[in-house]
Amino acid sequence: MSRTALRICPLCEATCGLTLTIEGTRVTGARGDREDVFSKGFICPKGASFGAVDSDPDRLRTPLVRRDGELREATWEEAFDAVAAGLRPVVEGHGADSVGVVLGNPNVHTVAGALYPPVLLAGLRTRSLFTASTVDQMPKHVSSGLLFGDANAIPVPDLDHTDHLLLIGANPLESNGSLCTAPDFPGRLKALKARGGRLTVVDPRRTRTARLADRHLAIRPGADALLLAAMAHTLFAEDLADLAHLAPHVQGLDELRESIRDFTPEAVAGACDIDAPTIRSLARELAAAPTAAVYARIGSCTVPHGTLASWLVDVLNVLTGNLDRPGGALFPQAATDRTPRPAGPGRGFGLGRWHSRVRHLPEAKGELPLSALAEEIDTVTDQGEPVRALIVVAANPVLSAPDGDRLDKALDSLDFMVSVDPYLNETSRHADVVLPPPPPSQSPHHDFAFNTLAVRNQVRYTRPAVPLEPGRMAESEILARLILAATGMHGADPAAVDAMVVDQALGKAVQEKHSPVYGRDPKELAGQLTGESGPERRLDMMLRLGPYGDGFGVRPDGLTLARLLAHPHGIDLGPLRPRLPQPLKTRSGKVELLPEPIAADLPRLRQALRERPAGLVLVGRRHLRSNNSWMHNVPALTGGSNRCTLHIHPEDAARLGVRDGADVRVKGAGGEVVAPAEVTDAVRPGVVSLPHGWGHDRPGTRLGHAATAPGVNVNQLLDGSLLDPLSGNAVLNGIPVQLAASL
Ligand SMILES: Nc1nc2c(c(=O)[nH]1)N[C@H]1C(S)=C(S)[C@@H](COP(=O)(O)OP(=O)(O)OC[C@H]3O[C@@H](n4cnc5c(=O)[nH]c(N)nc54)[C@H](O)[C@@H]3O)O[C@H]1N2
Ligand SMILES: Nc1nc2c(c(=O)[nH]1)N[C@H]1C(S)=C(S)[C@@H](COP(=O)(O)OP(=O)(O)OC[C@H]3O[C@@H](n4cnc5c(=O)[nH]c(N)nc54)[C@H](O)[C@@H]3O)O[C@H]1N2
Ligand code: SF4
Ligand SMILES: [Mo]
Repeated sequence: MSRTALRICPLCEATCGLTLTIEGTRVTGARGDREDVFSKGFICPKGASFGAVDSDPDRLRTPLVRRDGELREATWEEAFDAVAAGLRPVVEGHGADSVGVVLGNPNVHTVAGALYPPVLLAGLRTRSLFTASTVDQMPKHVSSGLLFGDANAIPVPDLDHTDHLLLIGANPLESNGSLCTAPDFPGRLKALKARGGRLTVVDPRRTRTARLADRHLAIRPGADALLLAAMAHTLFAEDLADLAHLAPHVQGLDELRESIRDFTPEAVAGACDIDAPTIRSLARELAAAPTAAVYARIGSCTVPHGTLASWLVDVLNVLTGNLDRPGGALFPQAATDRTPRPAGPGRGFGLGRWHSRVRHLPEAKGELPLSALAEEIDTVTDQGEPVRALIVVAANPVLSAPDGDRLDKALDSLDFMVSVDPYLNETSRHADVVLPPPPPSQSPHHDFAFNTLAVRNQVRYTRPAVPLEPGRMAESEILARLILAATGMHGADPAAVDAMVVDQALGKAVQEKHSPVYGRDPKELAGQLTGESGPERRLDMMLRLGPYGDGFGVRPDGLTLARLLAHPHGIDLGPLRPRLPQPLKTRSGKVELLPEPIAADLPRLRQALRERPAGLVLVGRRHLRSNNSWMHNVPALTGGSNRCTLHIHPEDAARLGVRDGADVRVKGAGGEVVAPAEVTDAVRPGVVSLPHGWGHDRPGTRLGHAATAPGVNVNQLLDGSLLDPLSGNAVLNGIPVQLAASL
């Protein structure tokens, strides 16, 4: 007998609602949930393979503990005993900073990943925090922090209402969107065109997204900040800058105009490889459109001027009056957002409050660059302690960060390492303890992070579709027990972790004048919480305190967990709406158009006006049926065009004597790899492309299928030295490489 269950897809940022078919305890099918308030039935090949991803036989079923050098199956009790015994001596002997924490991408796709890592970090008090953000979107956080005073206040393009979208360094037809949660992104772009809107794509590759566009500009990699600066320059020069409704909320306009005076279209044209008249027309079209949004992603972030490019995206949205207006770029308001405080000056955004030990790299948003992880472990200095123990949750930095070979060795030298990961892969194989979370079908789902980045306000929650298998432990309990083991409370009841968070949050809320529960008794409020588990009670609390919440009875129609459970396809909370000045937390209480750290970085961009790469540069690419490093083990999602090949333009191939299908040796600062060439004019001349997340040929892993077509690790071409200085983000695109036909 089969049954169905609803489950939000955790496999990318689009958050589609799925209807799973379940036979016994096994997911045998997945289709789009047509009644889902947000995704309305959309599904992609990854979501359709939910069952195969979920039941991959290589997923670990029990904890592993290293004994006599080998990882062996163990009980949960033995595993947490080993974690406490491994971590506590390091903390006590060498201080909190000697324990590093690495958080990977799937943490933003799980309930546990949203709720527990902040508690772990607060308990451990380590400054050695490294996450996937610094190989991804940290430049956007930094620019938002500086412009708006809040690193998490990221404007999202109003895809469904805009008349004009300038899309830069993103390929949503493969990625399904990022920092812009939009189920059926492709359909939304087609709808934009169908209603007469215009789509321009800036990408060195002619991607599937570019092919959909009215105009595609194959920019030289790394030059987007220059292009955007020249567009802003044009708006000023032609008197097209019009802040409209934003004027009272913005400061620094004159300083901004002055700061970009040198970036004329003629001055940047050579570096961008886009002619000056085209740049002017891009600016004019943006200004002339009834509504427009500039949206940029990975290709604009993982470059030497990532923060400047991210800043200029929002500068253009401000200068054209498109920030915070329907059809432009707006700040979503999620159901679990904190109670909005009254508008007014805030504390601002600090940057570089501390530095990494070896290279003195500044922290951003409390994080050190993932590119610095290996050296923070393997290099002894006279300043402070190296990282001696590592807690890794849902991360595979051996493949996702620069120079995996060095990191491999560094991880081997640790006193202790624990990985919370379903796979024994390139990173977790170094762990002393591996704690495997259950597969997605056995886990609840709510998008704490992506609802704050969604093109429509909405809220959905799905309970586990299948009960926990015997011997499994929910990821929330794994992380709660890990927190206890790491902070000297090993063996205590994991429910105490949630109870403590609830006590603290309610204790704080009752003291906030703007809170709906101001002045009430936290114990009485805690007693009202519902839910079957600690995480559910915490979700109930966040919903009830949030902007749409019932305020614990103050607004009886408001949201609660119970109400959400009564709407299994979700609750629509309406289109994005203007919110300024409320989200601003800068010291001035305004949008600060030319923050000091940005102004100080502009001379570096001015130098880039004259730079031209001497040889080939490499960019990445994504494939619809893949996701970073961990989905190559699912046969249904591999093969065909989803391969680790080197895309090279026919002119470059002819010049270098590279034949289609032949192996090519690619050399970069950090090492070399050999990959088969795929000659294609989808990349522009001077640019080659390799996807990331491959290189599944290391010993000691348990990825049977991935190992049959391992591919190569593109990040081995990097040595970790190339960073965007303001954010510490790794430069992963536009990196210089040399090619040689392989013998
Ligand atoms: N060259 C190059 N490098 C890149 C990129 C690029 O474009 N080019 N992209 C970068 C980007 S955007 C990102 S986000 C990073 C990603 O970097 P990482 O987060 O380090 O890499 P992932 O491949 O997402 O690995 C996630 C890990 O989580 C595990 N996992 C999967 N599901 C779960 C779960 O439910 N719970 C737990 N606990 N673990 C789980 C997987 O087995 C895997 O080990 O890579 C970056 N690296
Ligand atoms: N199928 C699939 N979906 C995914 C993922 C995945 O691995 N596979 N990963 C998920 C994650 S973690 C993220 S962060 C998102 C990322 O989502 P996107 O940002 O949409 O990611 P990409 O598809 O890599 O698109 C980046 C584009 O930037 C281009 N590019 C490279 N360098 C430059 C440059 O200097 N300038 C410009 N203008 N363009 C440049 C590349 O050619 C590429 O087409 O995708 C998510 N979704
Ligand atoms: S687009 Fe993303 S969320 Fe939607 S089904 Fe595909 S992988 Fe899942
Ligand atoms: Mo990412």
